[in-house]
Amino acid sequence: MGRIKLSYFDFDGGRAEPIRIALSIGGIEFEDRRLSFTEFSEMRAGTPLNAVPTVEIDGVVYTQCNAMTRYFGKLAGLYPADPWQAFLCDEVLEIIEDAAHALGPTLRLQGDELKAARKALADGMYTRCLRTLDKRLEAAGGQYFADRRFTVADIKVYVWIKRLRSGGLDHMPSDLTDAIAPRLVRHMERVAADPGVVAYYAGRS
Ligand SMILES: N[C@@H](CCC(=O)N[C@@H](CS)C(=O)NCC(=O)O)C(=O)O
Repeated sequence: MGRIKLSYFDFDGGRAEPIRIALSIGGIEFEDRRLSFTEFSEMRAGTPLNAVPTVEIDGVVYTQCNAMTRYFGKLAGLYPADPWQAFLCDEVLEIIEDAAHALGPTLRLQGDELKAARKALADGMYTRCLRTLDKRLEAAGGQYFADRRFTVADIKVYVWIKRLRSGGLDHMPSDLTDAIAPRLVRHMERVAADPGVVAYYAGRS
């Protein structure tokens, strides 16, 4: 494969973070282009769907974070070959995408509107997502979401739970996961200790 350039906002989270981690674990060389909000607004209209992440491969710019997560996950050996296990992995990836999609409109709100929207999310959809993920993890044996091994599903959940618990999302209770799905907190801690994940963050500092 030729040159890979991944473009996304300059923080260790969000839609590009699982892709960055998978690329790093796979030992796949890539340019990690981290955008300021000003840089994004300058390049936004030039992206295929006015959104990031984008990945440029051999001069062509592609979109859709889960397509990237799956593709680079396959190259890195972090995606199941078995169709059923792949389905279990995919369901998890798409649950988190639904959660990210629902958060989007709240990022533009302020004050009481923001508070009400975040409370509705926490009490409604996010609670449902956490309960479903918790059930899936239990059914899969409690350690990993698919294939009884570390896959991109584990990375995707890890990145989301880390953000939910960070306190960085105003009016989103940072203890929501701990209260509803403590199994996911233990899972997050296990993923954080994975040697590939540790090496990725060590390389970032
Ligand atoms: N379906 C797309 C969604 C991409 C998306 O909405 N990205 C957000 C950032 S996480 C974005 O670029 N928003 C910019 C905007 O709405 O102006 C994907 O999976 O990559």
